[in-house]
Parts: sequence; C-alpha cells; structure tokens
Amino acid sequence: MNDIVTVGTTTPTELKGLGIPDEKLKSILRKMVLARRFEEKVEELYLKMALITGPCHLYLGMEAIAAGAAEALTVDDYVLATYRGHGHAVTRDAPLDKVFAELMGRVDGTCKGLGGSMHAATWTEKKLMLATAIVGSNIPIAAGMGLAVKKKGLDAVVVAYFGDGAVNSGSFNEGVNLAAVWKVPAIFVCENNQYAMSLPEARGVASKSIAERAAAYDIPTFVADGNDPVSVYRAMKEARGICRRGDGPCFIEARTYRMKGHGIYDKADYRPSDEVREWAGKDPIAMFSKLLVDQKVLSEKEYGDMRSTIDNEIEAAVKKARASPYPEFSTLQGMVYPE
Ligand SMILES: Cc1ncc(C[n+]2csc(CCOP(=O)(O)OP(=O)(O)O)c2C)c(N)n1
Repeated sequence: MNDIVTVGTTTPTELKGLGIPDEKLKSILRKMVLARRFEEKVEELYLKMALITGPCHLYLGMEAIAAGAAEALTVDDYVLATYRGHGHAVTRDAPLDKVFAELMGRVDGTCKGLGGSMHAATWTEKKLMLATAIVGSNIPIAAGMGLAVKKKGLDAVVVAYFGDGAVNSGSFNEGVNLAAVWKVPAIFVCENNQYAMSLPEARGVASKSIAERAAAYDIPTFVADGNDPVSVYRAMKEARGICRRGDGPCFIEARTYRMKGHGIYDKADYRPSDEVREWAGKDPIAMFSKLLVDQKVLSEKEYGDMRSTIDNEIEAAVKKARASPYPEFSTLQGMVYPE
C-alpha cells in the first residue's frame, strides 16, 4: 500500500516559507469569495425571487477545495464535476453570466438552458467537461479520459471531484482500479463534506478512512485540510506533478463541511447543532482572509475592494443572464432527436 501523505493546515509562520507568490494567494482568496458570493446569490434567486427552479445543490462552505485546486491546475487540464459543481465552474473561470443563465434555464446558459443547476458546471472552453448527477459516475469517465490524454501525449491531467458517498459506489472501485492499472494521469478528489444526503460518513464508510481505501489501490494518496486552500493547493500541485511524470493516478481526500443542506430545500436538521456550530467557526474564507491580512499579503482595504468588485461582477452577470430568453421547444427536440 502506498503511504498516505498528510498536507497539514498552513500555520501563519509557514505561509511565507512555502514560497507561494502573494499574487497567487490573492487569486485563491478571490476565487473563494467569488464561489461564496455566487452561491449566496443563487440562494436569493431561488428562494426569494423564484428565478431558478429544479434541483439545486450549493457549494457553500467548501470553497477552499475548488479554489485551492483550481490554482494548482493549468488551462489544459480537464475537470469533471458533479451536481454540486457551481464552485468548480466559477473558480475555473466559466463566464458567470452563462452559469447563472443555465441555472435560470435560459438559452445563453452553459448547456443552452436545458441542464439547469445540476449540469451548469459544463463549459468546454475551460475544459469543464461534464457535471453529472449520477453519484460516482465521473470516476470511471476520468479513468477513460486519462487514458486518452496518455495515448495522445497531452500535457494535461484529468480531475474528478466527488463526495464521500461516491466512494461507496462500484464506480469508484472500478474507476480507480482501472486508472491505477493503466497508470493514467487522473486525480481523484474526494470532497469529504461528511454527509451523503443525510447519511453521516461514520455510518456509511466501513473503512477507517476514505484515504486508506484509495491507498489500497497502491496510488499516491494525500489528505488535505479541505477548509485550508493552501493545503489543497499543495496537495494538488504534488499530485499533478506525479501524474505528469507518468507515475499514474493520485487521490486527494479533503475533509470539509457543507454549510447548508444537501439540496437547497433541505434544512439539514439531521445534523447535531454543536457540530454545525463547530464548523461554522472554521469558515474557510474567514480563516484564509484573516491569515492573508495578518501576514500582510493584502490589506483590509484591498480585501474590501476585492469583495465589492466581485459583488459588482455578480450583479452584472445576473442582469445579463436575466435578459437571455428561454429556449424554444424545438431546441430541446433537436437535442433529443437527430435531424
Ligand atoms: C448512482 C446514484 N445513486 C444514488 C443517487 C441519489 N443521490 C443523489 S446525491 C446522493 C448523495 C451523494 O453524497 P456525496 O457523494 O457525499 O456527495 P455530496 O452531495 O456530499 O457532495 C445520493 C445518494 C444518485 N444520484 N446516483
């Protein structure tokens, strides 16, 4: 079995010694705030304004994973998300107005308004190849895409994101095993938010840890702090390097917590209130912004400006998305039946 490497939580004294340029740290923070503000706006558009309908799963609280990982990847790398994919779409620079338009079912959306929230994280210009609602299904697809990347000799990796529940699926075992046998450049990222709908990890996962299960396939396995974007960034950089050296797939388990229920209507009252409070105290954006301000990577003023610029970008994107029409029925027909 491969050793499991833990990339610990970044301490204030460690931060500068890591040699990560200030611009990169600021970019990570910007991506986190963007993902947070995007979701807060989605909640408002859905619950207060009824401009979004259908299933919708928020990424609130998990921003450190998408932002840290996105900064460690290149524009050529492929990303496969899930129904909880808005955070991945916006941190990968998918056009905000197009993601909003998809959520509102408008023709200018990332899937022409036909997919809705669950498929919004699809935008091939940014190599966001798929957002799937079938739990675990992107894992074997990543293995297959990794094989294509390897055979074509591309300078890229394929990254699949999924939750702790997905690790209990047959797809996980088939996909990770094949990727390991074929030694393909795929990175499997388990966003362990500790619940699969209402099922807590402790009651759904028999092995001691999710990372141990992946390491049993004899692939390099990392455990990152899913509420610390630098920890995730470092794990992803390392994993990408291993993949690009031709040493096969890697696995990252990033433990975090979703701030809200499984879907937008889920009040999540199956979670103990002291647990919710404990994790609210570990808000990844509050912690990371404090770290950067304390370490003088950016000033309070710069952080305030960053937030208001993002707020303006969000408002402009919503306006543009709302101006987009609904698709014609013929568009849907054309997608289902070939001409
Ligand atoms: C193959 C399959 N089985 C069951 C479901 C129903 N389902 C939707 S989400 C979900 C929970 C998944 O939890 P997890 O993988 O931890 O992801 P998270 O929602 O926490 O991001 C389930 C069981 C599904 N969509 N697909």
